[in-house]
Amino acid sequence: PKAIQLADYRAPAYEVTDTHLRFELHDGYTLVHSNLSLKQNGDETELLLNGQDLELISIKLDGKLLSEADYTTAEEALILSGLGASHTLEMTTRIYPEKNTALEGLYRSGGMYCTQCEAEGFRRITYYPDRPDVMSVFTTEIIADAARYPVLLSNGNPVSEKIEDGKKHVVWHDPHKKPAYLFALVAGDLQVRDDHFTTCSGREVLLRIFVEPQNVDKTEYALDALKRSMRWDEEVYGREYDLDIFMIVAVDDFNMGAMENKGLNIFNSSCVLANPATATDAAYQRIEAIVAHEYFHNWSGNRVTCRDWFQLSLKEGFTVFRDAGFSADMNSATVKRIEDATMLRTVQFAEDGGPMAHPVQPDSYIEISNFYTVTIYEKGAEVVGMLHKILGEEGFRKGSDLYFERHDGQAVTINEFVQAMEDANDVDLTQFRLWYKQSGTPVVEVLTQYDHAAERLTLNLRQYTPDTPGQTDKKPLWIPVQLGLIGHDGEDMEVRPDQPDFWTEDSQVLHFREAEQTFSFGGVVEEPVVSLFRDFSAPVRIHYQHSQSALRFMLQHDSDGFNRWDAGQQLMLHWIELAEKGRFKFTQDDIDALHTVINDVELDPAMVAYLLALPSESYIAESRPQYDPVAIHKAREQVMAALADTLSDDFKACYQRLNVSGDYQPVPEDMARRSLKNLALSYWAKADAEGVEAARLQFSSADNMTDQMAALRTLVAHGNQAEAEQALAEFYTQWQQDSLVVNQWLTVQCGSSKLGTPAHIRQLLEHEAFDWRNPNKVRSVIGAFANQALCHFHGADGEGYKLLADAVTRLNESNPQIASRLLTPLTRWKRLVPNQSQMMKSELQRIMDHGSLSKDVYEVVSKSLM
Ligand code: B3K
Ligand code: ZN
Repeated sequence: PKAIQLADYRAPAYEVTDTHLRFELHDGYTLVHSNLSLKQNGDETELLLNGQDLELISIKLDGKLLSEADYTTAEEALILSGLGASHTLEMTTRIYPEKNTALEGLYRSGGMYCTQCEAEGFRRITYYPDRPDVMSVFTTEIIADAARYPVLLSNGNPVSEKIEDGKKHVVWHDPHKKPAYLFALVAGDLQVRDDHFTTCSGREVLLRIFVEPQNVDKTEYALDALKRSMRWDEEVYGREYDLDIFMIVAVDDFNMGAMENKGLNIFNSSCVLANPATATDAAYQRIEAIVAHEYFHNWSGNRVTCRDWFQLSLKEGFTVFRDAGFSADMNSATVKRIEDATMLRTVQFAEDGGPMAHPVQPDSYIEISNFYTVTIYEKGAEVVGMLHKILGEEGFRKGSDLYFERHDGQAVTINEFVQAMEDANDVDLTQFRLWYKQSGTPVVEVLTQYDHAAERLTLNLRQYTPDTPGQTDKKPLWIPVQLGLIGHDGEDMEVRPDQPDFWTEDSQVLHFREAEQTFSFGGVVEEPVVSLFRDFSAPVRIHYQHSQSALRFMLQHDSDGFNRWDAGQQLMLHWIELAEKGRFKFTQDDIDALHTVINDVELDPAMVAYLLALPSESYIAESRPQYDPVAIHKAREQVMAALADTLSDDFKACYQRLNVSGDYQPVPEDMARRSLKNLALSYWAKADAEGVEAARLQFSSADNMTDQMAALRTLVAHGNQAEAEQALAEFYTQWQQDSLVVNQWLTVQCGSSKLGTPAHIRQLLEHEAFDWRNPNKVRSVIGAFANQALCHFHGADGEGYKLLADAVTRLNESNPQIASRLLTPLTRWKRLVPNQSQMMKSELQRIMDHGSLSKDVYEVVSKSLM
């Protein structure tokens, strides 16, 4: 397979002004008729149509039937040459949705038809210039058996509907021109739940969620989240919705979370369906975030789209930034920041340190599906967030207004986004653009010096970005350092650098722009505790050695919630390191600090829960150049046991105080209470059989999934084997009819350091609840195992690696996207201790030797072995 290069970009030779599609859905196959109005762009006369796994039945140019001599076929393409200024092209293709296991293009999920076209799925439906800079007005007719497919949907507005000879015919028209990747079609026997939204200009929008009949009672929350998103986008970004109808469809077989097709979002059912009995608080929050994310794409993605796929972060980074702002406003902003930073440091930093490291704007790829990554999404969002820090709330809004106004209806580049920010604020962002071009995680080394006599603090900052595949000698970046100086009373002191040009007072941001820079601060009357990168103001690794006492002090006093939490994490990382060396013991000061936290009833309970939670094993691993997962697991367990024992009375009291009855509500205050309550339960059960008994009681009496699942998790982690097995069996009996709940049941076991052994995973792969065709099942079993049950995945005998490689090889045939995504843990082999490392590498080699690899898997494996 050949790599595609950003440098090779050329504008399309032809526009498609209008696209008419007619789908005839038959049992076993589907016929797709297309009618394209072509208009030449420049003087190029050759038109390339992409097509994959299509049977071409007929092709007509300006009404004249073409024969094979009239066009050339290349790999996955059909080329017409010698064309003129404008043409009409008509084609008929036959496709087989029933056989489509890749879940790209038109496929079947359960009893329904649905589509997934981003990035390059439309070419599996018909021949088309399948690239995002070709934007067209779509009209879509769907014809299907009226009894079995009463609901026929596509983008835009419904135009007409009739039934003839038992067949239903429906026509949809989307007045907004769009690239083919935003096309969608759904056919099925679905139930709908309706609602309404009145936009800021007073237009009525019909909101509809389509689901399989058994799920109608799980749609309320998504609708609520949708209405809140619509309002928020009007208020915070001035963006109004632009059609009279907005639809969401839930499907069970879906490669990722959801898809923002114009006016017809298609969702993985796990990211949209919820009721209190079956969905956890975490699921509610994910639904809120994803509904918002897809909705926000209507402007950042659909109205203004990407010129090519190298610009993917233009829509994804920006939209993640937007949905994070929404979630922060709906819930606790600090907690949201902690979650996002944790994700970035755990997963994105690992990607940056591995063979697939790439910039937010990559310059080459083999398979674009491999680039829907945490770097494009989450680091991309951080880069937008830094622009926000640098320009301030108002300046950022001016920039986004200009961006939307200037580029509405266009397919543009990341550079044009930055340009709008620049023009609206009259600032030069040349250096800032490097964030999009340079891969790798920058390291910032910090030295501080305090001169008591002169009342002066000096801050010396050095930055460098390590080499990554294909990139060396990186330049210094523009790094916003949000800074606080904390006095001994715990209050923030005034920060006044002697270099005012590098300081933004409003946001308390220091602009660090050289390889090395020294800042000084006068009038600092006592030696402060320096609180750096507050609010995680830049996605960098910080090398700064706070003393243990400074960390304890920050844990109790930092006015910045993020750094307060981070100080606690650093303390815990230190304890875990000591435990590994056999030298861990709590000091009285540690215990006092923890006491203050757990007994702080003023603080948001969700925040207390985060302050008391140990860093995950993968987070710990990521903080080291090389790691031994089994040693990490043991050390972490030891610290957890010590923490649980030391505070067991507090955890018990905390649990009892928060374990109040009352109707379940998916609202922030209640979720916060439940998160601390369930954390306390888990520590209590770790320390004490009485806690396990409380978990047992909560498990059987819970009236909501958050509490039931937390209790199950605790029984699995801290109960004895019989208790764990009994609870799991009861749970399965209770929920076996609900596939989404069964997925949670699978995850609890497969991700568990107690139960998630390769032997147990292999058993579950044979279980009636498992299905290789369903990506959610695959993620719940194999994904949970390889990403969470680290001590078993990295077990000494290499069985875990073998299991993963077997799964990848199997899925390579049926669903390359899922196969390639599943591979990620193996790509980290260079970071593991030698024994593990070698075994991982040989499994990668075994996949490679298997031959006939999809582009997806080939790209990841070959880059990993380089
Ligand atoms: N844009 C889609 C992702 C499509 C992934 C294709 N492999 C979902 C989202 O980011 O909103
Ligand atoms: Zn997105």
